[in-house]
Amino acid sequence: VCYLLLFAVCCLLFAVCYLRFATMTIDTANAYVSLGSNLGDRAGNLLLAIRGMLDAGLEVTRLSQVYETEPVETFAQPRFLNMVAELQTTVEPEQVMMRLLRLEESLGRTRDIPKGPRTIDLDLLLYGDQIVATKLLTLPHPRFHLRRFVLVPLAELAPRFIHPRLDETVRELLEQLIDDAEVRSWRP
Ligand code: PH2
Ligand code: MG
Ligand code: MG
Repeated sequence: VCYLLLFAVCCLLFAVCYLRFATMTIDTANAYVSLGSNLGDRAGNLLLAIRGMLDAGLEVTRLSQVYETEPVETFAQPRFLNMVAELQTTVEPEQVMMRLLRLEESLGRTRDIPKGPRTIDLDLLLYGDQIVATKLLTLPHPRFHLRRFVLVPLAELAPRFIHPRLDETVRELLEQLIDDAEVRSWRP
């Protein structure tokens, strides 16, 4: 009876540990993608990008409003529509990036003129608290904390999200922001 009890207790312990581990490994990360378009049917391009992310198996969970924004860090060109999408995904960051690049291409994105007008730009801003620096991907996105057109929509979805490198919340970054380029709510 004693051995049986001991065996049962061991089984129970094993089961508890296994379940903990299993749920840990299927844990999803919250990731944030910035969407931007200033060429062609801007709103249509945003919509196709959201559909495309879903079709590519990236689970879009929430969307910010759409904003019309003044171009920054580039030459004179048409105004952008910008927004941010939240993903809840188990897909690894580099794989997410690959799917976003493929999607940009399928929506007619070309890279002939650096920082030129584009049908769609999909930038992976954050992936949980991961810090990554590879040829393909830098996480967090190296300049998003300096851009009003990113921080305003991001703060709608995740004001308390902590920037893993700067150790400040999105709301704090927005409060300290120097960029005063125009970002205003857009309606169709
Ligand atoms: N993207 C850039 C450079 N400048 N300005 C605005 N307003 N919106 C953008 O999406 C944007 C930009 C490079 O990707
Ligand atoms: Mg960009
Ligand atoms: Mg880009």
